[in-house]
Amino acid sequence: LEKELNENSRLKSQVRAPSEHHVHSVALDFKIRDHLETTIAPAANGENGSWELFCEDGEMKLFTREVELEGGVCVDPLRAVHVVDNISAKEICTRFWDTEVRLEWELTIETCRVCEVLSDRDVVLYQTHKRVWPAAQRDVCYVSGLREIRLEKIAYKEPELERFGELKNCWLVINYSVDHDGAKLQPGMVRATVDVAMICRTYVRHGVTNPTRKDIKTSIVYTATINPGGWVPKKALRTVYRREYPRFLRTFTQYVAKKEQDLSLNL
Ligand code: 16C
Repeated sequence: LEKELNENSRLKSQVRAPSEHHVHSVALDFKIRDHLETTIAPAANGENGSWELFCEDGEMKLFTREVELEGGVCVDPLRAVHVVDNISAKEICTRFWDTEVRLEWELTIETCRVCEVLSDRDVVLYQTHKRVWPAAQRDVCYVSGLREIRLEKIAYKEPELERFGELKNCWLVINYSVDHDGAKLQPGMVRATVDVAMICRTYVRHGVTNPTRKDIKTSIVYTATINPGGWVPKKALRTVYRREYPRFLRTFTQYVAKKEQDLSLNL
């Protein structure tokens, strides 16, 4: 028995903590749950009175609301919905999360650096954004997590897409601001904060068992709330957002479609 107990404790000491457990896991799980409960709820679909539809292009719709903190800092939330053919939730979210390809599609950033690898699906990133005159340049430091979400956790339906096909899977990326020792504020730079969610669901055409690209549709819900940090002229900020968010969603989805078109479907 003693030998067996010794062997057990030797084995136990070799068992490592799950790779996904780290200093931000609890907060990240909380954020994920929160976004799954609110961001994809039909009540949040942006079409009720308080949201303004400011850009519509085919299936892509972008909404915003004017929100100001005390002191006049503008933190207008952005909500975008889109449906794309031929590319999967996994393909979209993986490319959105992957820092190796960030500069290939992200047109607003100057630099992007990994501060810490927390697990095989969570990282802390630091990036600097292009300066927009007359505001000071902004940087941001955030946790970025990639997850596949079990379908039983998805409480909300998308009736139009369910007429096309069966919900196959759901992937998401959550980006939210944190402090990190490897991302100290540089002179002349102002720290912005972000809370971003990209939630994608793929549907496979009814009756198809071996889907190819033409048999899938993926819904995208993208939300972002940016606090620009210090002073920014509100009018200019709103003009930049209304230009940059549609440009991002268009450029990014076209980028993923182009990169994936000759690869086999990764559902
Ligand atoms: O979600 C997106 N990208 C992710 C990966 O990069 C990540 C990014 C979050 C954006 C953080 C932006 C923080 C800076 C805000 C500064 C605003 C100052 C503007 C002053 C105006 C007078 O989650 C896609 C992000 C889509 C782009 C959103 C709009 C951000 C505007 C950035 C300002 C630079 C514009 C440069 C124009 C060439």
